[in-house]
Amino acid sequence: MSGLQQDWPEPVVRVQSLSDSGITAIPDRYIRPVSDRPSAGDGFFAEGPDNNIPIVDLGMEDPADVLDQVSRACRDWGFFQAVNHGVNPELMDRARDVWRQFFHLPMELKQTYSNSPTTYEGYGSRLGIEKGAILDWGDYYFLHYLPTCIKDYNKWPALPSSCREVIEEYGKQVVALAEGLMKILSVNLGLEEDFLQRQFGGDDVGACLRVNFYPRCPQCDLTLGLSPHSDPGGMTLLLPDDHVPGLQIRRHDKWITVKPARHAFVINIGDQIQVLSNAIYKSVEHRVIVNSTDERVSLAFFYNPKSDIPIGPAEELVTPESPALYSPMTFDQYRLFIRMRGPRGKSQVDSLMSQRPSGEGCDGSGRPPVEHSD
Ligand SMILES: O=C(O)CCC(=O)C(=O)O
Repeated sequence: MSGLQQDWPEPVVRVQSLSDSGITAIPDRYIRPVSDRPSAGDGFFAEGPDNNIPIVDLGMEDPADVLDQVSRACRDWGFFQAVNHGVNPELMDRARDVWRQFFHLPMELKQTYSNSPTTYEGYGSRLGIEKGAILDWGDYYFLHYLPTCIKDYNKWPALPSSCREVIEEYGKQVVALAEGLMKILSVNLGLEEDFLQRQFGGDDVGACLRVNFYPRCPQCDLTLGLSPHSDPGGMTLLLPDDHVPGLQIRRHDKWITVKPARHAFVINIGDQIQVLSNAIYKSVEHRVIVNSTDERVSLAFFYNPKSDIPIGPAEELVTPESPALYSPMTFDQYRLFIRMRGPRGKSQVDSLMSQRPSGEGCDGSGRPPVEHSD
């Protein structure tokens, strides 16, 4: 199901074409209000343990250590970097290279994959269909990997010639990593290891890839590559650019720039796991800044529940002391919000709380609503 209109509200402008045209001032459409701009030096590579997301070695000898570190990261940060994760590092490099090559193909070729708001599959340059909205400084490519019934190779780029084969293998290995993490998250909730996977629909889970391309920007202090948002899905496994930083996460109302470790995945909890875990795990707001000297490529792999099952707080985690915080909703329904309105911080998951019968933005228990950062 889609529920979305067939076409974009305005002619699509490729950010890469703007950047390549050599403009020295960005169009007004990309200029953000002063309060939303990436202020100079805002958390940029500040030192100290609270200034980078935790790094977790998934290959640690004692599995209890892995459980413990993942648990703390998901409860406190909603984000961590995983090393020794089992995905082949050469494949990670190849995946990023192949997509970089794709974005450097001639524009006419890329345009043959232009997407529409109906499914978002293909080459795109905006999220949301609101006429006149402020736009982000980035292009992207979006494709479905799972379930196999909606995976369509014809909607994946045919060039570079190795692209489909690389995505196929990359997806396979990243899905295996996601499945392993789902077990860890389930056990850490005190539940059976297949618990979250079953809640996600067992073998019918969804997985999709958004490859982000952020061109150089002549006025990078006025705009963002991607507006603040939490991820609507289950869990995101991000392969960041190997040279250029840009991802920032909101923590205690400051933006912290992630310093990627070599061949690490940046893993973050999405809204569906925040909801299922009744806010034990946090889906944290993040955004992307751009720069004037380097383009940036990132691969965000989203691991999602089956799209038509209602997702609400797991009964096993709801008690008189911790009543259900959210109303159930299917993922199909849930993702319409970002697809129509674009990235809007944490407003959507928070709105599930306001739909609770108490109508007070939480459950009436006196427990405050969950805030964006932690
Ligand atoms: O480019 C990045 O580092 C983050 C991308 C992201 O947040 C997303 O695709 O949802």
